[in-house]
This record gives sequence, structure tokens and C-alpha cells, in this order.
Amino acid sequence: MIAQNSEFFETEVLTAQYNSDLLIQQAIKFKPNAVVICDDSLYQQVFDALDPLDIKVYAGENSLISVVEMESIDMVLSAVVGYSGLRPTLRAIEYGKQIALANKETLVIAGDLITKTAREKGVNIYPVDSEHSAIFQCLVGDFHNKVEKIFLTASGGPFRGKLREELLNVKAAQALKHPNWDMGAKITIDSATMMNKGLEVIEAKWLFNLNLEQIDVVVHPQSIIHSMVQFEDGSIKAQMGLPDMRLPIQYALSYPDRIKTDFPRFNFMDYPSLTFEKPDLKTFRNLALAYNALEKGGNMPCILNASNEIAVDAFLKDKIGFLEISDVIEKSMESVKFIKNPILGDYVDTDIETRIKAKEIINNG
Ligand code: MN3
Repeated sequence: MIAQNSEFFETEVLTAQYNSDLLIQQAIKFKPNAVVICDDSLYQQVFDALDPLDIKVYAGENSLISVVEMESIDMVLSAVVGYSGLRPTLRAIEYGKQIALANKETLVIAGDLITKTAREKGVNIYPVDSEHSAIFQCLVGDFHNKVEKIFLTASGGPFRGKLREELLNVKAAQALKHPNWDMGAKITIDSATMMNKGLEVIEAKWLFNLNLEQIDVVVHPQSIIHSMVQFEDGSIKAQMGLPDMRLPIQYALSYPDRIKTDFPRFNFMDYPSLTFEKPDLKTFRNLALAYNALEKGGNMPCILNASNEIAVDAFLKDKIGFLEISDVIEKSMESVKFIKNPILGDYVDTDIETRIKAKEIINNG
């Protein structure tokens, strides 16, 4: 996307977790000032490839936290997966950088701290998550009007309509097949369990300053309506189109402008019916657990997130079954110490404590 719009964007820093080949390839193309490879062991390979091009190379998670301080950066696209996104995103906000946020876990874990710091620093957080981008697009022109409620749409994932007993023996490979979106392993499993929607409910609470009662989830298997806002006069605005992550990413970077694209256009005749269902909270307990965590507040969403990361990892390694993911999260939420008004250090401790607890729960079956 940046490739097609070099007149609008200039890349200062590119980062990658392990994918050093892609990082090198993109760095050669976009000529950033610096790159960060989070996995230290890949430093030499990246350095050898990019040093002749006068591109600075840093390694390690801590470099990720310090590069966001660079003065030449206006905006940070935070797309690290999971808990690791929290500290670099918070640091970028502290340094007054505008944020395009793809890492929903950051707001799930520490939404109060992140939004409070952003307000203090005059930083805007632009959603990249497609549902939240949709809500944001619906709000443009209506920021002064009160939101009655929002509807987050959910595809329902690959197991929509299944009963609990049918999911007992599901393996990672089956859960990794998502009907509409092509995503990484963690988020694809989160979609299959509907934890992804649960995390998005919490994300929406913080992005749009809503109460729990104002956030509804609607299953919409075609993924054409990306989410909706209902105003106090009863009017509902929806944002729709073919599912394509490039659009919300671009909008977060180009807002308030829209940039012309050649992405495939939606054809109504290909979708003669758009359908809607109530989510099945009995089968997909993770969504109910996320609502519970949001209601409880404090460090509970942090516990939810950390135990989910451990449980998903264990499921991907065939150590636990699909339905047990919810058991691990529920037990973790019951046993890790609850903190009503956490500060940053409490989130860090809660994350560590929860991971240990969740692993114990898994190992003790
Ligand atoms: Mn989403």
C-alpha cells in the first residue's frame, strides 16, 4: 500500500519479529532510516544485507521500544501480536506519536492507561482493526452526536453453527481455516473461539469510550458489513465492502482523506442476501468470558488476554483440546490476584503471573 502511495508516506522505521527475509526485502524497497529485527539471533543476517545501503539495524524487543522515540517519526503503525505490543505502543504515545493501532491486545490489557496517556499527550489512536475502522468511519461527520450503541460484526469463524460436542476433537489445522480473512495463527484461532470478538468488544470500549451495554456482537457470516453505529434517533450507519485489510490500514494512515485504490469492488449481485445471527455464547464461551472480564474491569482483561495467549499456544501444539481453551482462561481468571486500579507495573506482573498460572492449569490437566 505504501508502495502505491509514495507521495503520501515516507517510511522511517520498519520492524519484524522473525521474518528477516521480508524485512530485508521491504527495507530495500522503502529505504527506511532504520529497521528493527526483534529476534537477536537474526541481527547479523539483516546487518550484512542492509549496512551497505546505509540503513541502521537494531535488534531485540527493547530496540522496538526505543526506536519509536525517534524525532523523525510522526505516526507509528503498531502491529506487533499480543502482549508484546503494549510497551512500544505506550512509549510511542508518551513521545507524542500518532498511533495506527492494529495490536488490539494493547487496549485490552491496559485500555485505561493507554487512553489516559493518549489524552494527556494529545495523541489520536486510529483503529486498524476492520470492525473498529468501520465504527470510526461511521462516526466521521457525527463525532458531536451521542452513540446509542454499536454493533460489532463477527464472521462466526470456521465453527459457526457447531455444537460443543462437535468441537471436542477439533485439531489446530481445522481451526486455522478461516472462511473470509487471511490472518496469522494466533488471531485465526481467536476467531475460531470467538475470543477475537471478545477482545474487540474490550478494544471498542476504550477506543470509543462506551459502556458494556452499548456494545453488541452480531454474527454476519458474509463479512460484508464491517460494523455499525446506532445513534440516539434510531438511525444506524454501516460501513461495508469486500473484506480486505488493506483498506482499514490505509484509512488509518490517510484519515481524514480517502486515497483512490484499485482494490476489488463489491458487487451486490454476488451477495443477494446478507444474514445476521445471535452469537452462541454457550458454545463459544470465550466471548462470554471477555464480557465478564470487561464488567469486572481492573486487571481482569489483562488476565483474560495472557491466559488466552498461553491457551492458544497450547492448543496449536496439541497439548489441550479446543474447548479446553475456555477452561484454562476461566480458571486463570478465578485464581490470579485481582487488582481494581492497576498501574503499569501491575499489568506487567499480572501478565507474568497469569502465564505461569495458565501453564500450571494446562500441565495439571
Ligand atoms: Mn477485527
